[in-house]
Amino acid sequence: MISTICKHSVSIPILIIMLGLPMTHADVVIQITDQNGDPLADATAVITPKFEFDAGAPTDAEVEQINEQFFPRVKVVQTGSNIYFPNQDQIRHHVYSFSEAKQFDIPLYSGTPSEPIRFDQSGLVVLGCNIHDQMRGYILVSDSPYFSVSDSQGQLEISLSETGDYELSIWHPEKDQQLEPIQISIGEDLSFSGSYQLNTARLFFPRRGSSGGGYF
Ligand SMILES: [Cu+2]
Repeated sequence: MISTICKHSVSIPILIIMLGLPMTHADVVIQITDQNGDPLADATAVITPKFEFDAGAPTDAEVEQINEQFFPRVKVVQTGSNIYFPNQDQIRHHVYSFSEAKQFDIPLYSGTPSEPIRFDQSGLVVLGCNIHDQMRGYILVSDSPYFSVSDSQGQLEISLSETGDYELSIWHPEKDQQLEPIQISIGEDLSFSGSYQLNTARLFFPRRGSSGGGYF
């Protein structure tokens, strides 16, 4: 079931369809679209068990810099993960964050810094580059190991290994309001369906102006 009620002319309803497949684990599939029904990429979904769970060990990750952009633009990692920031451009970058969840600074560099940055506190970390103001990236640090980011088709999948009650949190860089977590329950049949609508103001982030030049 999809609700497409648009309460505001600048709102973005984000629609979510969740399908649990009858397997030994639940494959949660989420489809996210914008107010035009177009797929919305770069939305994050984190599903947190409301029961004791073993988060397992975090894995290393990468956020590259390609053509003066962070790639991927949005990344979710588990708390405690180490992230490398390989610079694939022929120019140097100076990656930093002032976010509460992680402050760090990698002064002007080329190639891959030998030491990763460890993200040991959950929360949102906004990335910038001291040289290129238009570069903006996002790292969501999650205590739960169950998360994903929507692709260009607005789709993401998350596998859950246990039945029970969970909390689903959705986030997108262009939202401007607090999103309430969604309570979901994975029953014995491991099937789940639901819909969710999110209204956010569309935010426009700095783009490369014609006077910016110098990239590629
Ligand atoms: Cu840069």
